[in-house]
Amino acid sequence: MMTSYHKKIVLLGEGAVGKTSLVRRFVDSTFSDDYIATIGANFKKKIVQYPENNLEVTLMIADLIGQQGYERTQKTNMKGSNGALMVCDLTRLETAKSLEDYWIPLINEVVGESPIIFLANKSDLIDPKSEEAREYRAELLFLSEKYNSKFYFTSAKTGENVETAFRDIGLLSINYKPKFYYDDSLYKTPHWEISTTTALDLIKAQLYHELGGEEFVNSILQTQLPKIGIDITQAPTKEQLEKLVEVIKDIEKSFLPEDKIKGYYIKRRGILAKVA
Ligand code: G3D
Ligand code: MG
Repeated sequence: MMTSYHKKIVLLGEGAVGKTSLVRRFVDSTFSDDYIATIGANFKKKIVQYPENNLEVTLMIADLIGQQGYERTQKTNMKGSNGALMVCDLTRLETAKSLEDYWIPLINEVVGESPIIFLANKSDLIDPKSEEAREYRAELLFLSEKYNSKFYFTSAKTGENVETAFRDIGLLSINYKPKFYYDDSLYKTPHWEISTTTALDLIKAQLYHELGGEEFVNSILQTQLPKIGIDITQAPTKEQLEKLVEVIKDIEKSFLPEDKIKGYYIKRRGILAKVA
């Protein structure tokens, strides 16, 4: 009999490097050019078998938002992760640098030094013998040595190395136990004025916390945010956030007691009151 594991892995990296496309390619094995802005995180599952090791891993794959300003949502979504794919875009070297400057410190803070693999994506768009490719390879060699990991050139379009990368991180994830992370400031409304982006970030982090299920909260947001016209790649307006708070209250009526709904509503109005 095969030994079974359940492990969570996250895809991290700047916006538009190809995270969602890589997950789609791995899970559905198709490449779609219609691009849906990720609203926070997408969760997909896939069972991966390793007959040579006599084991199988159910991978829970979390595809996180890459936009700046959503650190609370990002940290909440990273919790409990057993491994990470760090994605950068071969046509933009700066996306590799941001892995080291932003994403690695963030994941280390939340789960500790989990296994990571670097993916330089969109390999179909560059000539592997070009000067750019050489420079990129040098950067990734440096990063992977520094973090005791490895890297692949991938393409969500052709499928190059996609399966291999997910299988590798799946196997590495088996032995990693994430550290426990709880940070009050993820859920507390600051005393100072905040931007509409921070307000949305805070509302989302609180929702995950209060309703206890990223998948559930994301399914709500995925349908509601587009209706209100909120697109995570742009700062929401205060009016849109007000609408969101009303909508959430209505949705909560179907599964929460009245006192809870009221308490959460007051808290969310409090967040909006801090918006400049
Ligand atoms: P993200 O989830 O990291 O934000 P997406 O990135 O997966 O949404 O991809 C961003 C854009 O890059 C999309 O283009 C997508 O089609 C494209 N893309 C992703 N991976 C590859 C790849 O390997 N090769 C090529 N050629 N393109 C890729 P659009 O134009 O739809 O925004
Ligand atoms: Mg995405």
